[in-house]
Amino acid sequence: METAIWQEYDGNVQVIGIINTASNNQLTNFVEQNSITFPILFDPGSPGGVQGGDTYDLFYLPNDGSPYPRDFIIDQNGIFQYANNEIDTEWMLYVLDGLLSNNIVLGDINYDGLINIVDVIMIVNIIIGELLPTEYQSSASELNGDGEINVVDVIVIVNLILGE
Ligand SMILES: [Ca+2]
Ligand SMILES: [Ca+2]
Repeated sequence: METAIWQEYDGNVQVIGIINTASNNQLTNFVEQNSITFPILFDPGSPGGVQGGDTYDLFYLPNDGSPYPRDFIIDQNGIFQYANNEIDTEWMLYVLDGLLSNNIVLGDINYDGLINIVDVIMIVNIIIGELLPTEYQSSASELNGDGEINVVDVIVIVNLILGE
């Protein structure tokens, strides 16, 4: 996080750490051991242990473990583009590069670097109104350039997957 993102993107990406321990020693040790220079904020609602806090509660997903540690990427419009409770720097860099270059990969609706069945399901969900697409998802779903997202785009994406 420090070297691969904060230092590498040098002001183009804001990195913020959120921590829910009230122990200054623990925080100082962590910052020193990892040579962290990006800001670290304290989760204000935390009772001081390693559980709870306003942010913690907001991003707690039942049956998905603790929200700490978890990495999020929020785009220029304030929309979450990435959430992961495992560190995957390669994937984070891919998402960040895409956001910074406004790079639209036609057919890669969930922007994971692959065009596959997951993208087909997403585009079908957009068509039937189950998924309200983000700006990126709309652009990536409009494969044949006729201004509409419909079954024709599903056929195009399936053909892409089949390599036809
Ligand atoms: Ca995809
Ligand atoms: Ca279309």
